Amino acid sequence: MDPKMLKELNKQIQEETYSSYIYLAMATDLEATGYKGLATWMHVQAREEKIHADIFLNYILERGDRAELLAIEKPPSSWLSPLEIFRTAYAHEQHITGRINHIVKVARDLNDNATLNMLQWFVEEQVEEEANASEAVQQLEIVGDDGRGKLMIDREMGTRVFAVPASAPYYPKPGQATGA
Ligand code: OFO
Repeated sequence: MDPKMLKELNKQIQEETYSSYIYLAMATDLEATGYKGLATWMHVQAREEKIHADIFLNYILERGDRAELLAIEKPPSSWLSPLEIFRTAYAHEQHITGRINHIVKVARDLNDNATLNMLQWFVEEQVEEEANASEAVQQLEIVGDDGRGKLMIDREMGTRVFAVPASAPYYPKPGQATGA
């Protein structure tokens, strides 16, 4: 593929891996502060992000190109509150949406229809990703300092279970699909 496109896709592996890493850091902080349910939710999110990174990697390989893995930055290790965590997650998802839109533009400019096709899944996925994070922010804002409300949200969000996305493009390659 065009080197410009390859560079963007390599960068996206890094972005998605960082997403997985920062959500793992959030899960760790939530666990340490007693929010076991929210931690579970974040662990599931971190696993989904790893899949996003794998999709970009698999796609590069499928096109016969060589992927380059870039350095991953250290994420923060603690936040002020669960609300702060989910606000950060929401802002992060908005950033990722911007990245996807940018890659779509590059693919359009290069008339790279195969990449455009693959990116469509991410365009749709980002709508859901932003909605999930934004809903959590709203719920945490509503309960504010109410301990019981926070416990209820923690229990409810802790029911999230990991599932390999059924319709993900170029996924899985042998060794990548892992069950709940
Ligand atoms: Fe959260 O969607 Fe990928 O990064």
